[in-house]
Amino acid sequence: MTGKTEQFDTIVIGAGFSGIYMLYKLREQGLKCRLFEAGEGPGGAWYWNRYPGARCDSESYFYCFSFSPEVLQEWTWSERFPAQPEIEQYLNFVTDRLDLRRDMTFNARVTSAVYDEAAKRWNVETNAGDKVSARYVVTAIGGLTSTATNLPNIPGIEDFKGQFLHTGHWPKEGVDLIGKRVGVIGTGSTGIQAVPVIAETAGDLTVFQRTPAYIMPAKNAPLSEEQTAAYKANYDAIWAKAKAHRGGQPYDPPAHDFDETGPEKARELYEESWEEGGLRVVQVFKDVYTNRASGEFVENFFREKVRSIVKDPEAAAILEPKGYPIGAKRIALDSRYYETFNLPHVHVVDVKANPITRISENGIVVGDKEYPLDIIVSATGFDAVTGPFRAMNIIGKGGVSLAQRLEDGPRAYLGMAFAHFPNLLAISGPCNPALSTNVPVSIEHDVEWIADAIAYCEAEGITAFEPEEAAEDDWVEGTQKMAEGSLFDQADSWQYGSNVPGKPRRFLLWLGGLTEFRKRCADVAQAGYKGFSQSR
Ligand code: N01
Repeated sequence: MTGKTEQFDTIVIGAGFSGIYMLYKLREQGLKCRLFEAGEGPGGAWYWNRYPGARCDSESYFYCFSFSPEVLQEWTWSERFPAQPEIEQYLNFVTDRLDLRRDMTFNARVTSAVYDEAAKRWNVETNAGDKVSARYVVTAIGGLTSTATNLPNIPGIEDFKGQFLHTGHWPKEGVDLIGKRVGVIGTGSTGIQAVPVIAETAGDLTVFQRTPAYIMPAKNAPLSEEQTAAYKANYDAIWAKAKAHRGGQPYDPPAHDFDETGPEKARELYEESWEEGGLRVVQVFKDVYTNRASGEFVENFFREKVRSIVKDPEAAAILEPKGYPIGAKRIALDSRYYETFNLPHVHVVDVKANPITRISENGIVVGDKEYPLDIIVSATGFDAVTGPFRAMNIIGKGGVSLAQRLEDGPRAYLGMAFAHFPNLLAISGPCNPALSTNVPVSIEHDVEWIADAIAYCEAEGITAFEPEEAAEDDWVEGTQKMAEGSLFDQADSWQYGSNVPGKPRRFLLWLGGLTEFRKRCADVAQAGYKGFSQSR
């Protein structure tokens, strides 16, 4: 394509869950589309996050597309919580099953999208030399992406003579860890998944922990033929339930009230739920996040579990979750995380009590002690939600830069559209609930809403469709109001942008729940796309 400007109706950026479905929907609507993807194949976050132990925290039977009955019946998950290679295979399967590959360009990272006001078209360029033009651009770039990995601001990283890796950009050819002295910085969802698997081959493993997470056992297991058959037979009911749930999960709401239940029965219920595993462990009581007595009970239950698993009391004391209420940071799932610290070659260092001073040629220095290492794994997360947009040069009407608009915090109307950027739509953009939910269900909502909005513009002859500044302001203010006084307000987290030095403390996600979000987006559409300026 190099050298000439090919014309499209829509450019889709990214081939993860969102880009795959968006391309399918728009092509079904008869639009000429091209999708650009930086990776060598489909997968998105599941292409880049191929670190050891990468696995989904949602159960496979509902961490998938619901829109295609054929795909639901033809694809079979092997495990309760699918590992990265299987999710990548699934996304390749869907791509081929829907014959999408012919409209996808891989190894092409979009570097800029510039709006031509006179022509009412977007000019898009990639690092592979593509130059194309389209009437619409849809970003399907996710909020936790390879373009926005967050490196720790520790002096001396460039001095390290060994291998320095970020989990979100793990080499496709793999990394030889056998017998190596490995250091892992970061104990969020990613570090917790990586540590047990790295420990299987590393000669020595040191985990540098700043904040201990609340962690529940995944109790992952292969899915039996009977389980698979039951899911496949019940998908209509499963999706109806998931779509009616504020988190997009096909779960019943928690039934118990802590004060009415009492501590003895509460322990029994938590023990049962601990054995069952999965993210539901914490959802036994409906008031766990609102009644401090209920929250403290489960926090203590978790700490007891750590002490009962980790044999070294000093290590257990470091690993016990503390310092913030449960739910104020994302809860993680583990497979043998705590057990790993019983291995003689695995150690944990509390870098909250004694911060990392610097990285030296040979390893990590804490106070005046140097930990010699061959490999440092940075499991330090992402410049979430706004970072991926800021990494691209997106220029709207009047030369307005999206990166600059997002400098002071997240902005978008309905978490999907930006004032001053006509016909630019974002799946799971800033101020969107997706990353606080079961993501594929949120993504399907956004894709369908965007596809309908584009169909509306096409039918009505609308050539420039963008939010009014006031509508965007209201949405942004509403997003911040919901977070104020919420549990998230009581800790530092990526959701608040506080993991990235200098990033303003503004909440990045819309916390009103998926059901309410669906309703608000539907109301906007039904009112003739209220809050959008529409010119012909
Ligand atoms: O990143 P994080 P993540 N010195 O930001 C620590 C999704 N996900 O990649 O808490 C020392 O949560 C930091 O410490 P602290 C999921 O949405 C999904 O783990 O800031 N430590 C923290 O421990 C998740 O929430 C799945 O004190 C430093 C860690 O690094 C999101 O991705 C699987 C440091 C970063 O934790 C991000 O998770 C995995 C420093 N200078 C991830 N800087 C699924 O199941 C940072 N840290 C789908």
